[in-house]
Amino acid sequence: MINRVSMKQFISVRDIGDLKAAVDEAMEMKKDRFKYVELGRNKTLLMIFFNSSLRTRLSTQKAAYNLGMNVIVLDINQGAWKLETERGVVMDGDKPEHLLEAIPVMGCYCDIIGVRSFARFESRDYDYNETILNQFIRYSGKPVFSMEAATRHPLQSFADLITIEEYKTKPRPKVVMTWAPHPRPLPQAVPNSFAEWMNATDYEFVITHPRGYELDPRFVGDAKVEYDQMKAFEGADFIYAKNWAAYMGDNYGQILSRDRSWTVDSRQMSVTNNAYFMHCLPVRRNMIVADEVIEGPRSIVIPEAANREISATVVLKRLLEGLKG
Ligand code: AN0
Ligand code: CP
Repeated sequence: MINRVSMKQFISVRDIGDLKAAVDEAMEMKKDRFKYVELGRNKTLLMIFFNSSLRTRLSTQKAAYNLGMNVIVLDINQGAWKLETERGVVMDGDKPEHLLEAIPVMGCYCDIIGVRSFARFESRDYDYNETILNQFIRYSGKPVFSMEAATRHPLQSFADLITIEEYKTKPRPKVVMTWAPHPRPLPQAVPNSFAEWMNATDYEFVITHPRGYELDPRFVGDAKVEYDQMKAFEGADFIYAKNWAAYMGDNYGQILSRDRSWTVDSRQMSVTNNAYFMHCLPVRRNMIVADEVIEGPRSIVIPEAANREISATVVLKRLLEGLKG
């Protein structure tokens, strides 16, 4: 018997509660994703995008339809008024509206709000305080969930966990998260979040990256950090590749290495335990991963993306259940 959990928000692993119960619920959902189609009747999901998306947009919208919800999607940068986000600014520039009016207005038209707002890399404090997401939580009056915020991407991490649970062949697989090169600086949200979720399991979890790419210790937790990528890969059951820009010190948001020897190819994969290859996508081929690996029989990037619908359906279901309480 599954102990059902309702939620008031979903911004980190803490909000999901017991991971085993969440995975069990996901597996049950996968068998019949329309089981709760009555739950969301006449409820409206508002999805707010400050940044681009393919998977999150489609899978979350699909999840809402699975639950019978209505959906409104707003791209802040396409059609909405440009928003000022700082308080105290004399608004004589190009931004006609302030987030502090826009958020409560958005809250008037929906029951649940999803927000995508990436790190801006202008200030580490601004990003790591989750300034935008917290304003939605504080001023919308509605349950808020993250569709990737400045420091975390929990819908992705939940889908990653479901995927590992489906493919693992031993109770405690060795999961290795590796940095890989990328031409543009990317946020730490995906690796932070993946680390946070992996640390909440009993898996063997190893992080490998060049020196200087250390993540926030609050996310690294007790994970093993190994600077030698080949050594980290030895005996791995899952390889999780991702680029991120530097977190530490004055290098915040900077690219410190473009070393393509870190690109995951068959050389690294050969020392693993025939590992599955994972990436949240979008992925730049032959920067992050070689064609032969992402196209190979051990690549599970597509089932991983498919599980985004399942993680979003479970999360929205729990948020809908939370509306009642
Ligand atoms: C984003 C990131 O790295 O956070 C989204 C990943 C889901 N990726 C890019 O901007 C390419
Ligand atoms: N993985 C993921 O969140 O993809 P999108 O940026 O396309 O939503």
